[in-house]
Amino acid sequence: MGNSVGGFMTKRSLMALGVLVLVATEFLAAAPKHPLDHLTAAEHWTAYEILRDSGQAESDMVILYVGLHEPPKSEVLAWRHGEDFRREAIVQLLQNNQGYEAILDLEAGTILDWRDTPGQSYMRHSGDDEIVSKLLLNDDEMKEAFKRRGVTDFSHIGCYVTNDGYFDQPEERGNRVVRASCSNGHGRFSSQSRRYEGLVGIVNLTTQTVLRVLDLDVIPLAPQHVAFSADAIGPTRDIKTPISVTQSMGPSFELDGQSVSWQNWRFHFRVDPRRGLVLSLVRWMDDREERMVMYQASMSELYVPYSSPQEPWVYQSFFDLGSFSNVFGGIATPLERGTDCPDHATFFDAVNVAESGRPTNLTRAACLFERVSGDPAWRHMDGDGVIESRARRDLVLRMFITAGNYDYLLDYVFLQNGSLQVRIGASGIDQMRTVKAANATEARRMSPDEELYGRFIAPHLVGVNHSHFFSFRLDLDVDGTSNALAVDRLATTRLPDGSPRTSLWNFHTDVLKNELEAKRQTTIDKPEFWRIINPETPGPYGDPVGYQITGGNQATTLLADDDFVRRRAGFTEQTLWVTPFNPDEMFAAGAYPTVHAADQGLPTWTKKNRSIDDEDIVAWYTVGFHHIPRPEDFPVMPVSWHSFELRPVGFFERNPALDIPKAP
Ligand SMILES: [Cu+2]
Repeated sequence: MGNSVGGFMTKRSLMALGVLVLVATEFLAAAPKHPLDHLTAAEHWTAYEILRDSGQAESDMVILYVGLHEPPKSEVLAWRHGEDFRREAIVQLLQNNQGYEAILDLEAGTILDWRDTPGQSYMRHSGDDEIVSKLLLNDDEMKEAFKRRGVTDFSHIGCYVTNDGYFDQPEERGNRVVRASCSNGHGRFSSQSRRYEGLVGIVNLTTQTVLRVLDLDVIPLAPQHVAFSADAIGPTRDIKTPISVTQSMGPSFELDGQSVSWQNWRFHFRVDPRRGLVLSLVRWMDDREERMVMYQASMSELYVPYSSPQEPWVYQSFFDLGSFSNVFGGIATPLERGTDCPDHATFFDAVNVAESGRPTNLTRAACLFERVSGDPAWRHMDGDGVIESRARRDLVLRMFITAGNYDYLLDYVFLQNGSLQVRIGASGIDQMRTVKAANATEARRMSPDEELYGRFIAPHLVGVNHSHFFSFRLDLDVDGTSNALAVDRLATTRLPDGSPRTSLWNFHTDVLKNELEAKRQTTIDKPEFWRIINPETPGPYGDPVGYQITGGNQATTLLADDDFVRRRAGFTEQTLWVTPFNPDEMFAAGAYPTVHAADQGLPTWTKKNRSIDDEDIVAWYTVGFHHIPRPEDFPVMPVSWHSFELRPVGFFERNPALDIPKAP
């Protein structure tokens, strides 16, 4: 469906170039230094001018996303410091009630590609909630329903889309049909627990009409506040002595724009409004050479399906990156110095785009700091009582995602031993369903046969069951782009009669040939280890060099395979997928997960069953966890960590942290 309009752009692009020159001088200091640097504010303005002057833009254009359109991988790998590089932007926009995608050449001032394929599945935006509020608060049936709840003053009532689910109902086909709830924010900072349960508006955003109002039950608002400001909490506990960590001589890492050098590690990073922290060109430098470990890593989707049968909960499932990152104003939220990151951290701003196309500064979107955990990196006490041990120092690259009620820390932790940890810390507020019963005892008495699908976490508030799935796209390039997936299967072996043992365990390695074989899960009773290897590069002892993807939280979907909530995020069916590198395959649930039908992304791509043996391959790893809320989550959840690690296996000839000094 794509059609290039570059050909008839000549005159307009010249105008755009003029604007580029003017704006660029103003923002000269922020010129990109590396082909993977994020778009500067000047480049955002250039993107806007190209669109405005192209003849494609309508007066109602809403910009949903602007990010770097990365140069081809071969160009980035061949690029050397000081050389020129291309600058392109990828834009998602909405106009005439239709989503579009454009690729812009920021230097030529032209549109390279213009696609209308997103149709109605464009990313959500702030206008959705405005339309829903306006339609519902002016709807006679809704007004009647509010009257039954004693509400006549709508000043602090807001309605919002509670899902963008798609279940292939006739009314949903070709339309953007959403379920909406309303909350009362009067007297509170947070309206999280103030949803009017049992009252649902079903709205067609495409035609901007209320399809129907479901007034199922009048359930009073819960009395409990969701409040955890310093005022609300009151006096803090008394801690006798302070702790402080300082680096009086500054950090030991070196920065060159968005490129980082720390001990043996080299990498580049940027903050993308949708993908968050994008880590690129992760290399290990030893005294002889610089070795590539990973071309790129970033989160590709964050999916949170809820699990409760009532309206509108039964529809609730959120694609926080692909559907909501524009609503959140970009996926990164500002980091607080001293609490979100240590005082001594280095903070980085990023550039985002407002719906008007105007660039905005995202303050403290990422931080980088060295950490002393108090843990050793390695140790041993020999028989003679001599102890050798070394203290560990980590390098942490961090951002915070605030996805509506939830907050997620995302850490890339570089270890001195050649491992890279990817960690997600979940905090924020549980989604709560208000019920008539005050607690579980009362609920069992009032309706003995009714399942709660959650747990009481405060009076009249049931924290609703749900799962979290984080898909990471890991373009590992272990000592080069040609890699393969080796699966080490652990299994029992029987020993012949006469052996003192009847059994042992061993591992058997298969190098997998294609995408279907590479859909993997590991279980406690059938454990397997996954290594991305370079089949052409022997390690120190004959086995190919490799990095293992290990130690993760590996929940997969618990839903039936004909459930749309599962099918719309098919990546949640497996822990690991491996695909050949394709720059058009960036998002595990597809580029446009909002109200899309089903089966997009990994399940569809891998049906082609392409070769992954000795190819440039991408590993997709899903970190998952199922969450039954608990009272201790209220009113704000203690940070709960989930993670995985990329760990060298036969990449080095010995412990690569052997040479670290005693003091961290
Ligand atoms: Cu949760």
